[in-house]
Amino acid sequence: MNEHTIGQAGLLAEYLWTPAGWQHDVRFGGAEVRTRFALPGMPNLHSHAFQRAMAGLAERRGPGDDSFWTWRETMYRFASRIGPESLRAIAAQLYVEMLKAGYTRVCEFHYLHSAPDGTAYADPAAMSRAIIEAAHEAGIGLTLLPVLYMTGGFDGRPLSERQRRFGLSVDAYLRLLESLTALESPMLRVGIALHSLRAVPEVAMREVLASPLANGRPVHIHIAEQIGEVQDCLGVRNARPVQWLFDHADIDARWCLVHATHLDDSEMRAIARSGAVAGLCPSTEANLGDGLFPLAAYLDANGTFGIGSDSHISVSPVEELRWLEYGQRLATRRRNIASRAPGASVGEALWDAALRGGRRASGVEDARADFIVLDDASALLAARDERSVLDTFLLAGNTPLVRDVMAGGRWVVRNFHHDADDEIAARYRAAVDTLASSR
Ligand code: NGQ
Ligand code: ZN
Repeated sequence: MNEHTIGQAGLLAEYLWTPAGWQHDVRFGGAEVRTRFALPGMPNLHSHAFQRAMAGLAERRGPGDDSFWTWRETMYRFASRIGPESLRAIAAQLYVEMLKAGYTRVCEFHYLHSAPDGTAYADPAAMSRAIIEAAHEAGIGLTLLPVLYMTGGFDGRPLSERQRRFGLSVDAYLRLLESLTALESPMLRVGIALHSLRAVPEVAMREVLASPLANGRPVHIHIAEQIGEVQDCLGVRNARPVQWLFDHADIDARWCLVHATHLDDSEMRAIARSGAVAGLCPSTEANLGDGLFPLAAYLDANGTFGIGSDSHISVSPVEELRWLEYGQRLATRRRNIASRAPGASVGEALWDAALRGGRRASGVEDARADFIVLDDASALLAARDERSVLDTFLLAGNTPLVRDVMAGGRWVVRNFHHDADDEIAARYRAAVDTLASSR
């Protein structure tokens, strides 16, 4: 029997999957939870929590051709109604949903900093605190990424009226960052985010990256999600976005390039070589019509990726990884893409890769107190052994198999339930009712 001491929570697992392979008869603490199959919890490397409350509300055809850009207008209108209290209620509900789906940490890419008219709240960190409180209440690990958002396009145009609340000067940004780093704990890590090349001028990017406050922290940026963005970047900066970024910043394993959908071969190789994480959000990328990431070539180049639920049109690592694999199968008319070696399991390859990338992007590489336990009683797992359980978990059926979840050494989901389920759901309903009536 392998003995581990992790927090105070207990687990007795016949099989624990780890990136190094299966361990047998593993026991932590007092064996409060017993199971056949357990695996490490998944980090969710990209989230805009407030968008959870508009999932399903942007699926009706508009007057012209709908696109990412028309969705964005709907999203901005929605964002303009969110305040600290509604943000906290929405994020708490979302984070409980994440835990139940198997995510044990979330990277929150947070840019709703100020009041809707752009003036700072009395406490400039009021919205950040709402997120921190929600994560604490849910019991999920949080990597908070305050976002720098300064311009409305590559040409440096000012923020539109609806974007005003996202905007901060570099000084105000660094002050916010400093105030948040003072709150760090094992459950709260703080990183840096540049919204996108279109929202951050080159000088501002340099100033933030050069600040001692940025030292050793993860750096996230949205990049090359849409063809229009690639074209604007070529037009104004005479380079493709990923190319431009590599030419103007030292991209290394601290970086998470969110989406990185539209890459030429040399950009794809540059990301793979750098150790940066490609932050893939397959369900959102499908929902927004972004495009498909070149997964097979990237894995063959030894690239690192993780997964995020981004707009939260869906909140499940199973669905993200399934879409990731199936998008590739549909586009290439081949099977078993994510596992690159003969005999290797697709499910294990996907979980392993997304776990390593997710940990790197969240700045928490050692997450030995984050586990999920699969439901032994599910018919889906009948006659499954350790050779087939991850493939079954990720690719078969449509019934959630995550029964218990340990985050930060605490059982936060037991038998599909969270202690604060009812209270958090009631506050969420009240918040979205208010938002709907204030339209
Ligand atoms: C976001 N979403 O930050 O939520 C963006 C849209 C923007 C995606 N890129 C906002 N999927 O581009 O300003
Ligand atoms: Zn995003």
